[in-house]
Amino acid sequence: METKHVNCATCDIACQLVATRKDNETRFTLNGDPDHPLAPGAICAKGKLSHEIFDHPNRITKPLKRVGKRGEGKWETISWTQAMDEIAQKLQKVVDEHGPEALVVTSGPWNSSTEAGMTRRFMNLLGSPNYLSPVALCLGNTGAVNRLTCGWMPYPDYEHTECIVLFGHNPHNQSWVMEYIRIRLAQDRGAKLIVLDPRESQSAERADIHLPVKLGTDAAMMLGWVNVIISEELYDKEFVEEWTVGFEELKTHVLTHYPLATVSQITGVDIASIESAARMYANASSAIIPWSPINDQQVSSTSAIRLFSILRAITGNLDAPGGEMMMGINPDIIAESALEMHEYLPLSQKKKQLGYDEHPVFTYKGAEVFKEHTKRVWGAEYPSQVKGLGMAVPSPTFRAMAHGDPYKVKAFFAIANNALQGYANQKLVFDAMMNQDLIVCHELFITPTASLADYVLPGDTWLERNHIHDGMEWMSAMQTSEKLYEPPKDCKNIYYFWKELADRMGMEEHFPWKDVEELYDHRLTPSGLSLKEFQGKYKAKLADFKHYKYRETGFATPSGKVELVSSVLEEWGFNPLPYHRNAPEPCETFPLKFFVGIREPQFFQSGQRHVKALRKSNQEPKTFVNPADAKRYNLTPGEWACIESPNGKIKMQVMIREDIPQGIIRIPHGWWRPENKDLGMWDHADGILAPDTQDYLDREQGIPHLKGIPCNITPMKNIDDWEKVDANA
Ligand SMILES: Nc1nc2c(c(=O)[nH]1)N[C@H]1C(S)=C(S)[C@@H](COP(=O)(O)OP(=O)(O)OC[C@H]3O[C@@H](n4cnc5c(=O)[nH]c(N)nc54)[C@H](O)[C@@H]3O)O[C@H]1N2
Ligand SMILES: Nc1nc2c(c(=O)[nH]1)N[C@H]1C(S)=C(S)[C@@H](COP(=O)(O)OP(=O)(O)OC[C@H]3O[C@@H](n4cnc5c(=O)[nH]c(N)nc54)[C@H](O)[C@@H]3O)O[C@H]1N2
Ligand code: SF4
Ligand SMILES: [Mo]
Repeated sequence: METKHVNCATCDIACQLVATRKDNETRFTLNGDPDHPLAPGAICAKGKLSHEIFDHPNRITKPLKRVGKRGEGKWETISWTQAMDEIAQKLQKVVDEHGPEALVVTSGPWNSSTEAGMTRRFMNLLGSPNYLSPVALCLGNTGAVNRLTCGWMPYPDYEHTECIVLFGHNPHNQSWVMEYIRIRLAQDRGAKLIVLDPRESQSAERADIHLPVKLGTDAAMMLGWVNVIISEELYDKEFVEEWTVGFEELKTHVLTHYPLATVSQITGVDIASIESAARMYANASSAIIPWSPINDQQVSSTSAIRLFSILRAITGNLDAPGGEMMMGINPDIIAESALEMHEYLPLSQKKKQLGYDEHPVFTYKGAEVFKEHTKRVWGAEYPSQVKGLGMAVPSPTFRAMAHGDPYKVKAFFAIANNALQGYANQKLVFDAMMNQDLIVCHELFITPTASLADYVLPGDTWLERNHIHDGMEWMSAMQTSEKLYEPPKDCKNIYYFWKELADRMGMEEHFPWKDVEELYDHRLTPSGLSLKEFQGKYKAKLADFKHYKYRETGFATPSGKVELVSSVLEEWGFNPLPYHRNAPEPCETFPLKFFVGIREPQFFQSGQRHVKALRKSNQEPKTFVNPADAKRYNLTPGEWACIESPNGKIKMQVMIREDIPQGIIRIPHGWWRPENKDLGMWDHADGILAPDTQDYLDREQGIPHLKGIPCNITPMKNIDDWEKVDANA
């Protein structure tokens, strides 16, 4: 029997698995690690069925070059050498004609532990600031926004907390199992659970208090909590006095603009329930509000994320046992951000970043403001928590790609990211891609995005590489992963791609590591171990941790304190106090609201739709509709319906569900159909419906609202009962 330790990268929660193989077997069997220090036994069906996902006939195993028209689906197989020679030459031409900022790269970081900072390193050496990532709609933007308030994104202490608050967040045994287990263990020890969700989710069912908030009103709810906590003097007076700025202003603001009657009217929750939840949270001896993507995808996102930290701070939970820990950068490994060479990119290029002035929070403009403070407290000028540092803003970037305004962008690389479906306004992303001279994808499958590429390069999978999950400068844990198999045929990792390109473009001295193992040997120098030695010694290594570090260093903000009123937002001309903003309301044409969400057990984001074993229990995309609405709009369960928003239309199967409140419907994220000739790319994707006009963008970050968009729904006789969208029209 052979045993190895692997870290699952099919989703982004990084469960630690044990792989075993009997002598006569070719494949390993994967199980959760029963000895994991934080989440023993964590695994889901996607992790268990990894072989079905990756050993699939659809997997790309050779570099592909487009031979027909863009998107026509005609490819020839070429060698890596030919692919990289041609890509280097074409990229050089774009740079010569339009400048290095004419390259945009989008990278989905979860699956790319072999990226290891190399994407940004290449871009910074070339001179392009235009790095995009879907983490801008997830944890990456949260990291950047948290800096405004307390200089760092803290990590919840599930193991010691007495109270957990989930804003919409709903981990379960097929969604982020590691976090689910840690929450369940905390509840088993007696921790209280408060869940805010318009519907009764699995988390809500287990909660001590469930507040059924209206869609997109989380910031208003938190302003209500702040009101209760201040009015009833439930806050930590010593901490507020010594370690915050702007308390009196915040107090006047919430008492004047967010009395509980107003909060109740905005959120739809009665005053007594708001009060009891705020009291339960504030009176707990320790409490956590784990980050939630629900608040990363709203028009009031910046305020909502800031309010998480404001609540943590005024209740004395920041960097306190059982509260939210500020872990800093892992001391055992060179951080990805330290390899990214941000200091090399001149300020004049940084300022060209798309979205820099319009929506500055997570752009280089934000990074530049904080660099002296993060250096002082965390020892690094450009730390990148969950890769959220110095990103371009998606909508201005796609507009520049499509329309050449404010300047032309002519090359687009998508690295482990189905970008066409991973942002708002899919039509704009499509137009942006159709206006490129060069599109390169590093992928495992022909996704809708890859189908539009000039070159598709075959990636390896996490089963086929040695790597380490390093906690992403947020959680100071390292988890090891040993290679189980050689990658098939010509499949190569992301480091290989960047090195080959760098070698051809005069940057070879900056990519000296022969392969990703050598790169990890280098990254592990602080630990004194090589990659092999580290893997032999540790499965999961938690770094030593000290609470209340701010007492020695202060916080990494301009004032050195927690900024309840943000000096940086004020300097940039935004409201320095947190606020609630309404997204557009339903109207006669669009009488309902939809939200994107409720993650599906079978799939991670837009992935795995090709896997029969997973797809069979979720064959088609489903909208969830309340029984009363189903009656009102003549919808039959199992039949198809057309959902239309101000931005476009899609089709979904109807599922009638009591847990969905009347007036709202649910749209799942990321649907397409590998089995269709056109991949079904214009039929089901939430990005077709989601608008990206200013009304639907968070002001400070420019990320799209996905939690409450006006729409209508009409029954369809069958799935083909609509005019095909002509994307080129
Ligand atoms: N419209 C819309 N956009 C969203 C969201 C939404 O709900 N709606 N959700 C947001 C959120 S929360 C997140 S976290 C992000 C997720 O963004 P991503 O994680 O980028 O998700 P996808 O693009 O769906 O899937 C990743 C792609 O990487 C490929 N892949 C997987 N493993 C590897 C690998 O090892 N190597 C290579 N080269 N490729 C690999 C898969 O085949 C897949 O096509 O999207 C965000 N964007
Ligand atoms: N199986 C599987 N698991 C996954 C993923 C996957 O694709 N598949 N993706 C992973 C990723 S990248 C992420 S970011 C997480 C996301 O995971 P979650 O944070 O759990 O997100 P969802 O499941 O979309 O929605 C959770 C709840 O939010 C509620 N909700 C919707 N709108 C609002 C609102 O405006 N306010 C409030 N308070 N609640 C609202 C919904 O009713 C739903 O019950 O899941 C991770 N886990
Ligand atoms: S929840 Fe599932 S897919 Fe995600 S890391 Fe764990 S086993 Fe892998
Ligand atoms: Mo996410």
